[in-house]
Amino acid sequence: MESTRKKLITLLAEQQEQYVSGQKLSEELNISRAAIWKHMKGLEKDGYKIDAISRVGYRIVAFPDQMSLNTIQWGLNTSWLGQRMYYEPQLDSTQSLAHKLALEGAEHGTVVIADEQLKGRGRLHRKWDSQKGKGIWMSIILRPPLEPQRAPQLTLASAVAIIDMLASQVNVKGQIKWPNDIFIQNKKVAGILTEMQAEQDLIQYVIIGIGLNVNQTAEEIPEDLQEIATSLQIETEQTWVREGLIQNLLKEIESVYEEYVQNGFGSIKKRWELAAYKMGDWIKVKAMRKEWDAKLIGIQNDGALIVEDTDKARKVLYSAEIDW
Ligand code: BT5
Repeated sequence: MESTRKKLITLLAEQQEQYVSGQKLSEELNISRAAIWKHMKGLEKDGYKIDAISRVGYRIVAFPDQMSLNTIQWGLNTSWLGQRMYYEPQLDSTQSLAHKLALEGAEHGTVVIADEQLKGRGRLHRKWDSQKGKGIWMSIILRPPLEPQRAPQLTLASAVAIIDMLASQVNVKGQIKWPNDIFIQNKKVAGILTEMQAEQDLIQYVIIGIGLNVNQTAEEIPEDLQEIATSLQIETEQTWVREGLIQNLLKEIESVYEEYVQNGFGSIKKRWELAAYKMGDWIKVKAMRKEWDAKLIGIQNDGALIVEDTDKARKVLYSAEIDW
C-alpha cells in the first residue's frame, strides 16, 4: 500500500518548479489541510526543504541528501526481498559487505544499500563511480536452489526488473545491453554485477550488485564518463526520490525472481529480448581470435547471446567483446 507521505512527495517532486496548492494536495490525497501541514513538518524533520507560501502552496526546494533505513523500508511492500536490510551512509562497496554478511549466514533476500561507495566496482576490477547521494548503490543476497551455471540468468532477470521499474516509475524506456548494462538513449544508466559462491553443484549464495545513476546532473558525471554515462535526472530533467525507486525495484526483482524459480527462464527471456539494445542490428564481435560482423538475434536459455554472421550462420557467445 502506498503511503500518503510517499504520494505527497511524488506529487511535489513532479512539479518542482511550481507551487502545488494545499487545496490540490488535500483533494488528491484525501486528507485535511491540517494533515498536509503536519506531513510537511515531518518532511522537514527528515531533511526535505519545503518552501511554503500562504494561499499559493508548497514546493520542494531540496531533497534530503542522505537516505535512512527508515525512509527506505517505510512503504516497502515486498514479502521477503529487503525485509532484512542494511543501510550505511558510506561503504567501500556494498558487494564487500554483502559477501561478508552472506558468509556469516545472512538470509535469502537480505539487501545492502550505501549512500556513497568509495571503491564501487564493476566487472574485471573496473571502477564504478558511486557519488554520495546521487544514485542507487545496492547489493542483494540470494540463495537460489540452482546449479552454478544458471547464475548468469539472474543477471538477465534483474535487468528485466530494472527495465520494468524504469518504465512504470520514471516513464523512460531503458534497453538492456548484453550482458549487464542498462542503457537509455545510447548511454549507460545502470550496471549489474553478479558474484557467486558455489559449492560443487549448488549455488551457496549469489550477490546481485546494482548501480543506478539517479540524480547526477550532466556536470556531475565524471569527465571520463561524460560520453558514455547518463542519469535519470539528465534524461527526465527531474530529481527523483531514490527511496521510492528502490522500493519499486525490489518489488520488481522479487516478482521476476519468483517467476523465474517457478516457471524457468522462458517467460523472462521474451521480456529480455523485447528490451534488448540493438536487437536485429549489426554489431562487431571480437571473439574466436578474430573480429567479425554479426547480427544480434537473441539470447539462449542459459543466457548466452545468439548472433548470426554474414553467411547467416548462427553463433553462440558466452563472452565476447562487442563493438556496439
Ligand atoms: C558494471 O560493470 O556495470 C557493474 C556495476 C555494478 C555497480 C554496483 S553498485 C552496488 C554494487 N557495489 C559495487 O561495488 N558494485 C555494485 P562493468 O560492466 O564492468 O562496467 C564498468 C564500466 O562502466 C567502467 O569501466 C566505466 O566505463 C563505466 N562506469 C563506471 N561508473 C559508471 C557510472 N556511475 N555510470 C555509468 N557508467 C559507469
